[in-house]
Amino acid sequence: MRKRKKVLIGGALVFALFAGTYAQQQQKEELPPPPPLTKQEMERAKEIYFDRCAGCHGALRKGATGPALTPDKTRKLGTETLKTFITYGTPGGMPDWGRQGILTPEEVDLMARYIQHDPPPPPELPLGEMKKSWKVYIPPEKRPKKPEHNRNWQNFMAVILRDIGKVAIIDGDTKELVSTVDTGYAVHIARYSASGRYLYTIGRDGKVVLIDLWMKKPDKVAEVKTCYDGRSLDTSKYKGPKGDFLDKLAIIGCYWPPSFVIVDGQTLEPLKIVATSAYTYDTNEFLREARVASIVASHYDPEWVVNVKEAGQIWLVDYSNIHAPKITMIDAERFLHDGGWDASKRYFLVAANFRDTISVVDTKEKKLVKNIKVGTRPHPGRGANIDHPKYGPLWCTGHLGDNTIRCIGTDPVKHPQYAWKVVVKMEMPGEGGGNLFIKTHPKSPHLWADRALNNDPKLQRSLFVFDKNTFQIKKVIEIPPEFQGRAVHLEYNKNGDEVWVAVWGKKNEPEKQAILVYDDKTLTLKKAITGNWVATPTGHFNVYNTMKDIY
Ligand code: DHE
Repeated sequence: MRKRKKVLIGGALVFALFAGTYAQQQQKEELPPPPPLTKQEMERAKEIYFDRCAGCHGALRKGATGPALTPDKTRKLGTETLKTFITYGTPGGMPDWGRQGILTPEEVDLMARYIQHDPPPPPELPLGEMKKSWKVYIPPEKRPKKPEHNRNWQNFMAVILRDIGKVAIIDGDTKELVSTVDTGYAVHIARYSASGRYLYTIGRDGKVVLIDLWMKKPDKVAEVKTCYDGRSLDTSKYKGPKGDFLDKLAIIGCYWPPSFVIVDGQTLEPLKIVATSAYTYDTNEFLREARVASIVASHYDPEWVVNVKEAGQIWLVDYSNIHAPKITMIDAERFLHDGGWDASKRYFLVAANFRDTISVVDTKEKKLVKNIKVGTRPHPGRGANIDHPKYGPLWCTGHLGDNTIRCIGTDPVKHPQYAWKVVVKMEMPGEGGGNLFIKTHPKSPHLWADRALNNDPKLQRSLFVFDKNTFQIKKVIEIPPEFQGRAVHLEYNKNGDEVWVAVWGKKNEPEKQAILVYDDKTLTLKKAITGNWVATPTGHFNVYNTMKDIY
């Protein structure tokens, strides 16, 4: 009897498996074949996909900030529907590549056909290969022992000139251009060493450049390519009983290959690669493409906070012995993206943007504090910290998918009733979201927000200034009409009395672009920094505020 049952169960299992495979087969067969692509078209489409699509949809197209684009989905939609998405975008935040003129109608058609094919497997990048790209232009011993200029370099501003592959260094006091440095393709972010002397940039193609701000004319002193696709980096900022790591190491977060890479902070020599392919925290599914999103450096421990996007895990990486790295893997929420410290710099708050959540991690106790539901697709940048008379310390985020800014209480000791809850919701006028960045400064009474990804051209060019005490809008500023482009990314100067904004326009129209400097007291334009070098400015990073994590 027993034996028979076993056989029956076994038979049922075989049948079920067979039926499952058969159903999958059937489904596969029901899908139309992918539209034809020539070899040349395939190569071109791969480039465009990497450039415009991989960041949100993933190299393997399994989705993250954007939905999955695997052939089982795309072939059902078909070329014409896909073309409409690529041309006009979606209210959920997909850019209107066709309408903006970034992709031509032929390229839109090409991409609609390409994404119906299986994604080609992207290559690996072992340490030996990485080292081939490693160059030290000026070794540490030949660099200046003290600044070779009399400028207030801690108030320099590094401005990314995205599509011309450069970073401009501007003197924040005089607003003069100090230097433009060839950093390579589409720099995404810039960060500084703990002393502020060294500026690091990471390009979308994973190239890292090290710039010495003490040189008479700041220039690159080393470079290396650690990924094919990357977005994040930070430096070692810990000095304390467990060692002195100031200016010693840097970490680079890669989208592809999914990994982080530890490099020497003075030369960029690649030292250690750690793969971040992982099991998702909730379903325990293996993901080859679990990518590194934001990274921050703790000031209190020799530790980096590394956000593994698709796995939904926050890794605390102890760098005191990089050849036996201790990693605390904290389950948080999926699709981690950008985030920043609370004012005490004990708690790190990061957006799990596709889950409408902010995950809070306690870097002292090394545990998740809470997953907090916020608005639709939070996008904090590094967020903005407010010290409010009633609520105490707050950390705020804007959203890609709605017009709100929401603030979370971050003081469980003196303000426990507000801690780890959304206690403030501010609203920006106008339909839709599209906020990319918000910013404030401890000395400022204001919080500023952009709306760079909104579909309305007027809102794309508007800045929203809130009173930090009343949470009411104080002023909506439209950027001057002579400048063409979106107003994107906000940064204070060292004193906290100026706000810098980029007008992000077209590569070939530098005369229509600028970096605008607003007076934070009068909320009026103080200076428009222009010149034939101002092409596609995006992020801009003040030395002092960035090295000290002031936002
Ligand atoms: Fe960013 C930060 C990823 C699109 C400008 N961007 C970040 C960070 C990540 C990220 C993970 C956090 C880095 C950190 O703190 O260590 N960005 C992505 C994407 O995956 C996405 C959605 C699509 C892509 O393909 O890149 C994307 N980002 C953009 C843009 O379109 C922007 C506006 C212009 C560009 O360069 O493409 C842009 N991202 C920025 C900037 C920051 C940033 C300026 C740094 C903000 C800060 O104040 O720290």
